[in-house]
Amino acid sequence: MKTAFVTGVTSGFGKAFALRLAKLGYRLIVTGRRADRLEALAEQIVQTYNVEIQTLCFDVRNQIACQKAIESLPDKFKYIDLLVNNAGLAAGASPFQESDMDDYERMIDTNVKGLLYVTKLIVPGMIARNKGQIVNISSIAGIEVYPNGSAYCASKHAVNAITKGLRIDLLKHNIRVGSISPGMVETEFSIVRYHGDQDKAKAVYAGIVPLNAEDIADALEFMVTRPEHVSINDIQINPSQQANTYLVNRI
Ligand code: NDP
Ligand code: 8X3
Repeated sequence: MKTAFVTGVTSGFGKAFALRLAKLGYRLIVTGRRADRLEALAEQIVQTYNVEIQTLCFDVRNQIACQKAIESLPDKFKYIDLLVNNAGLAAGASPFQESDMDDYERMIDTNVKGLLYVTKLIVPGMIARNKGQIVNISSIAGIEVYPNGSAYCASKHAVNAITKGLRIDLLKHNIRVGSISPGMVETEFSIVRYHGDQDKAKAVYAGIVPLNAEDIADALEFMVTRPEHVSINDIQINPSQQANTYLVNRI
């Protein structure tokens, strides 16, 4: 049985990833900051799929908390075959000159530094076993830069650089490294981005059929079910009504 470690499962893609990987038979380690949601998801997964699951409640921005959480894993959860770095967010959407530095710090600390902290702790075990797979959740924002998105786009460009760097450095250790780069997906993402403003969040998806978390779980399933000799480097996936980060056909 393979073991997967998925960050940010209390909502959105992460929750869909955890459910999908459980369906595929993975033993799971699932993380997030909202303990009540973590425990509810773990219970749902055990009841539905009868796989072993371990919850870890911590903030990926806190390096010591990452270390303590991962070191606390019971032995049978220590051999991680698949790491999905999903926890992340956008905070704010305004021109650089009007943006809030706290928002910038939240995005860089979560999307970039948090991903580095978690990966740094899990990669040594993969190297020791000479096998593993890492999937980083990037974004179309890692490929294009759009108005009012400089720091979020920077954070996802950084995720892409880290993904490529890991692929190079871990090549000789038989570890596959790839990413998923979605466009617009309706989750709690825009509610978080607009600091809880539901109307602004809804307006993001007005007149389009956005992707949903299941669509992104389909992409993850494709990546993790390829044979060992196949490495999917990136899947870029958009709603049919989205051409790029700023051209959307709203009907
Ligand atoms: P959600 O807001 O629905 O989920 C985000 C998840 O990340 C939550 O489980 C949250 O858990 C977790 N998280 C956020 N900050 C932290 C933190 N500091 N420590 C630990 N966990 C954290 O958004 P999505 O599912 O849409 O986003 C998932 C990933 O997908 C992100 O990296 C995002 O940038 C990316 N993405 C999203 C797109 C979209 O349009 N929705 C498109 C492209 C990429 P908790 O709050 O409990 O800690
Ligand atoms: C989230 C999607 O379009 O805001 O990464 O970059 S977008």
